[in-house]
Amino acid sequence: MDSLERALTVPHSSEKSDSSGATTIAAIATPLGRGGVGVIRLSGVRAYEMACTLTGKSAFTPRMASFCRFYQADGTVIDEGLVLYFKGPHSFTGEDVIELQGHGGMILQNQLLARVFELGAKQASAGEFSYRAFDNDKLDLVQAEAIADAIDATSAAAASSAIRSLSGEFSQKINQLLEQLIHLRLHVEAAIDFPDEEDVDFLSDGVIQNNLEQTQAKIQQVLATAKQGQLLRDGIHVVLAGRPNAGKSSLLNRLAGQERAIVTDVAGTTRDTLQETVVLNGLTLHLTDTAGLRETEDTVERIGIERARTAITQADMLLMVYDVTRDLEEESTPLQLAEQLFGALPEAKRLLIIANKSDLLSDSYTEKTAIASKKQIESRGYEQVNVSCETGAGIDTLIEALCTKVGFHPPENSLIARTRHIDALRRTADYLAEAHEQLTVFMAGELVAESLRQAQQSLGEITGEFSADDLLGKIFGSFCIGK
Ligand SMILES: Nc1nc2c(ncn2[C@@H]2O[C@H](COP(=O)(O)OP(=O)(O)OP(=O)(O)O)[C@@H](O)[C@H]2O)c(=O)[nH]1
Ligand SMILES: [Mg+2]
Repeated sequence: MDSLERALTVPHSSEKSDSSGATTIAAIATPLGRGGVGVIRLSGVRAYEMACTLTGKSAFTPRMASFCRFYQADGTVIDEGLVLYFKGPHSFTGEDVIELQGHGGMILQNQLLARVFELGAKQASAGEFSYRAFDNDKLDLVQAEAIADAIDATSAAAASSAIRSLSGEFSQKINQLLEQLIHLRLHVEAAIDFPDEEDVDFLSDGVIQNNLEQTQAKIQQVLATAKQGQLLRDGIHVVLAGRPNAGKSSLLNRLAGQERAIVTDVAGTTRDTLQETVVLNGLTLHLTDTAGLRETEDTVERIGIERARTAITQADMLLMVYDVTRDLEEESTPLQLAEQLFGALPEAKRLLIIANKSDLLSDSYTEKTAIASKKQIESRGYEQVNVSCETGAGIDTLIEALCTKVGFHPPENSLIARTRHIDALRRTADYLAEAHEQLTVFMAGELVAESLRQAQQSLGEITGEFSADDLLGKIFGSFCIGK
């Protein structure tokens, strides 16, 4: 990096604090409960010394397992097991790390942890090990988040893309873009500093514009990957809504593959909202079954309907379920029904219409109504799927339609991403668009430079190159203890 390049690198918001052992932290890293093995992890300058005192040994070899007894201060044995020593900086946190592998019972683990505290270790807070790793440049922010995402993954695809992000694939894409941006800024700064050198106007010779457009295209590519990654990580909130008896609870049970909700032929069976998370075609769906929408004097049902309305406003996707044999008597088309039920017609990208109980119609009738209402719906950009929750017909088509509607492709080589990343990428894209306008319309070099600087800053937030401390607190605070 030459000096100009260095000068163009966005500075850190604050100098990273020195975590090199002011405190030695400890936590139980395995889930509490009965288990063959339970692991307590220590990190910090005193971790090694504590392990020596705890076991009565005078030395440990890095990366070698040593069988030991763990002793109380009075010499009684708490447990026996393995000690693993990772000498800093060649450890997860970059500090000296000790892992105590004892037996996995609650009492034993808590006794061992209490003994480690007695020796001077402090309880690690949520995410503190990962924070220290980040602070010591062992991980960037995307990788640290990927650890939490891998642990919390609700599908195999989400877990494997989190592991890919952890290995640095996503960070690499961001870093390549950052490098491209720095080069672009170099060109622009040079064009401002040396205008009309040898009668060449750098700003208008097309090179900068070309590079800028290439960077913009790359950002769009990364944004598309990140959107898939975010869908993988977070899934979508799907609300099943409609008139009583339409088959909403039956549909929830079909999608969940089990009798989760009560189904009866009594209209108004579902009172409270009911949630169930399922993974279908790799996409995590957080399903909410709701009370059928109707006017009612029943107090309990009315509260249920209010809850249904709240869920409806919060849904990423609404599945309006209607009974093809009955629900189009008052309102003649599904879209009119939707308008009636929801007060206004939801946007097409948020609504999928489910025509249920198709098994009750004769074939010719089903075909006729299906074709007629499908045409009418599609002409307005909406979509209807015909299903039977009774027989399971059309359910696969419904799942495919849902995935298509939210733009989810069955994942291949996808990388996990968060809303935070998408937000930063979008802001970066906006600043680049501004830079493009300043360049091509106004030829305003200084303003191009400023927009590029802001673009770089937004992009740098993703890997933590530039992040406010409160953001870091939020990210690491959501981790589990011991990570
Ligand atoms: N023949 C047929 N019956 C169905 C189908 N889907 C649901 N039913 C029946 O319709 C009735 C109502 O189903 P539910 O799933 O309880 O309907 P709901 O929309 O949850 O009703 P509420 O909870 O009252 O709002 C039950 O008797 C179901 O067995 C279907 O595809 N075909
Ligand atoms: Mg129900």
